Amino acid sequence: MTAITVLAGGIGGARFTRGLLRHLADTDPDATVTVIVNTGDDMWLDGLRVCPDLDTVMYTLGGGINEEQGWGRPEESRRASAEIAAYGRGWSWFTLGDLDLATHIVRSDLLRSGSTLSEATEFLCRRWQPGARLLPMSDTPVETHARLAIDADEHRAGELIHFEEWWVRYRATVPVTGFVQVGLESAAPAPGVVDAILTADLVILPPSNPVVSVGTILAVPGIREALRSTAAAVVGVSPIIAGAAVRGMADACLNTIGVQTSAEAVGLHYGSRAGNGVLDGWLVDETDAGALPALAAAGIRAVAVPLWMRDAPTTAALAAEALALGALGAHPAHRAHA
Ligand code: FO1
Repeated sequence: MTAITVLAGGIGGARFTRGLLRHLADTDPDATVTVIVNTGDDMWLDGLRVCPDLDTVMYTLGGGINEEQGWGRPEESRRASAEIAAYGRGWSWFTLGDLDLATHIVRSDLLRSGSTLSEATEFLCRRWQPGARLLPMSDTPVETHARLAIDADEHRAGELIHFEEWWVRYRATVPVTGFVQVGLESAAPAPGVVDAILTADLVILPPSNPVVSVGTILAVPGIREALRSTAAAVVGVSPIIAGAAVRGMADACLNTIGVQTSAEAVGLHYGSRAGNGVLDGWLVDETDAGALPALAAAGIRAVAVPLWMRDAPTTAALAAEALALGALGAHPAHRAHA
């Protein structure tokens, strides 16, 4: 039976995984999918634990996502958050809709009752039935913060602000000098995470933000090592097409860490498992076929395919390409260690 493990952030990773599940339903219905989800965007807000990427994956796979937004629930209202703002509390620029609040309330209730984030996630998924197992990358908090390069409103240059404030309040337009994963040094992979990577037949890095989503997951002690040692092929999907981020402001994140915004640069940033990287294969868009020689020279098996996830069929077709590339197996040099 095919076991596939996906390391995902928010919108791009969720949509790719939805396409993967649709493709597998037709071609390999006994396959199982585990999604290891970034928790670096999580925060305590209004006394509630908010987990943007876990919720985006859960809602997207469970049929409860606001499709246009890519996050949150459809037909939302903001009565509770308006009342919170009336008290002068909370983040007025970060919308917690009334329906979405119920998820944060139930999760916070479970956490306060002693559940781990993994257990709370499993509980929430009983309602949404995502069709995949969702694992937080870690059960201990690892929150991505951005270090401001200049003053911004009440913040001084040099100060760390939560990633979501940089991302949503400032739309990643305020220059930052780097990202800090607060809590990383004491974090461990959540139960089942390393095993899901080591026992997979295929590991996929979907087109999530390579810095603050996939990068954060890879930074959790033990996860990069698991990727480098698994017998499974590791295949990534470029989040950059023709020099532009497919969604979000991934280019602002890449600029911050000094990586060019190109399919080639991101593939080389992840690196080949024949070297000290994590990839065996890398899918780039047909417009980026010029990157194939450099990627091959770096030991990465790269293929140029249509990468735009326009709708269900194109997303399922992209998932099929990732499976096909994965079927070529782990990098020959790597197999020697296996
Ligand atoms: N993104 C926004 O651009 N504006 C928001 O007000 C906002 C609120 C929000 C609430 C809950 C949640 O789960 C996600 C939310 N997001 C919002 C999206 C979030 O910033 C991104 O999904 C991820 O953090 C980046 O992948």
